[in-house]
Amino acid sequence: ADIERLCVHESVENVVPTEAFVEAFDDLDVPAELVGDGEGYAESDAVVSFRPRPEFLDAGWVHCARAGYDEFDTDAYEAAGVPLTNSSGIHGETVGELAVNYMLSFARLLHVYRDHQHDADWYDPDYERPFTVGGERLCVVGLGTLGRGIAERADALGMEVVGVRRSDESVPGVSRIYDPEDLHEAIADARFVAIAVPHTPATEGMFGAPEFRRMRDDAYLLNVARGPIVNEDALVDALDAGDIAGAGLDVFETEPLPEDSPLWDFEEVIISPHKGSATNRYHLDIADLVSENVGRYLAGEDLRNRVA
Ligand code: NDP
Ligand code: 7N6
Repeated sequence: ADIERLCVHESVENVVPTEAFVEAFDDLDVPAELVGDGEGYAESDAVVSFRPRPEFLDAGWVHCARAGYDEFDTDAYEAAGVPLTNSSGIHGETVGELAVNYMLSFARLLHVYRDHQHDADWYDPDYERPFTVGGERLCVVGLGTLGRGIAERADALGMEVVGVRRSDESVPGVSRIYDPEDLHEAIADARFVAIAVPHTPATEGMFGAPEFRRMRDDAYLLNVARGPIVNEDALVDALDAGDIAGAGLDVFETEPLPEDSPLWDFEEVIISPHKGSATNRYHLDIADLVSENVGRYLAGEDLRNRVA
């Protein structure tokens, strides 16, 4: 099949500078152009987009600029016979580093010192409070690109890493893999629990009151995947009740996180505004993936990361 246009939908502005992103396709034989809503598509068009649009189903191939394609209707793509690909595979380092950031901060209280810095306060915490992450147990729920990126880095810090996934294939740095049915056993002894699964019917609400009760009361929850995997009201209750010690959160049920959310006010909650993947070369990482697939598409080969 041929591609006459690589259409970059303007919704990619949510994550990358559009101009630099379009320019990243300069070396391709296929012309890339920025398109907005109201554009019509033909089978000779390939589309890269952050958000779904019904008219994309008229194109020849659609690429979701995110790893999480939960907003895209995969059934509709299958029914229309239009391949859909996603951006999994490029976030191990970026999101892995964010997760390590949360853990080191909770352990060594950087977030607390920063809060006190605003008042020029030379703060002296309880002697018992700071700890090192080395030797602490981390449970990574979901061992794909994100989960492996987190596990590898935690292992390098001397942490004891276990994980949860449906298949039992071994993962470097992960000493034991639990089935999702044994989630409670997997999280019970962990000082940190990191969520790195996609948002699906099976993972929605995977973390609620029973899981927070099961976790150690000095444990921290990290969610770098999708908001709805955690029941946010139950999380607030668990933090209030001291069922867990704190949370590092990049994703939320509603984004942007509403101003009146109680989550803003906990000292032991670190909030990043869905920036797990945000770096100055994110546009290049996504463009590399898309360019590889343009080559495959033109050569009639299977597309990488095909999800429908
Ligand atoms: P992958 O597909 O590479 O990995 C997903 C992992 O989850 C696999 O190991 C899979 O293993 C496991 N999994 C799937 N379903 C279940 C389940 N029901 N129970 C337990 N494990 C399960 O995806 P990525 O790592 O690339 O991304 C994961 C998610 O993270 C994305 O879907 C997206 O929502 C989010 N994300 C967030 C970012 C951010 O900016 N904060 C950036 C990138 C991604 P198995 O099949 O063996 O179960
Ligand atoms: C969005 C970052 C993904 O799924 O959510 C991430 O790849 C993208 C701000």
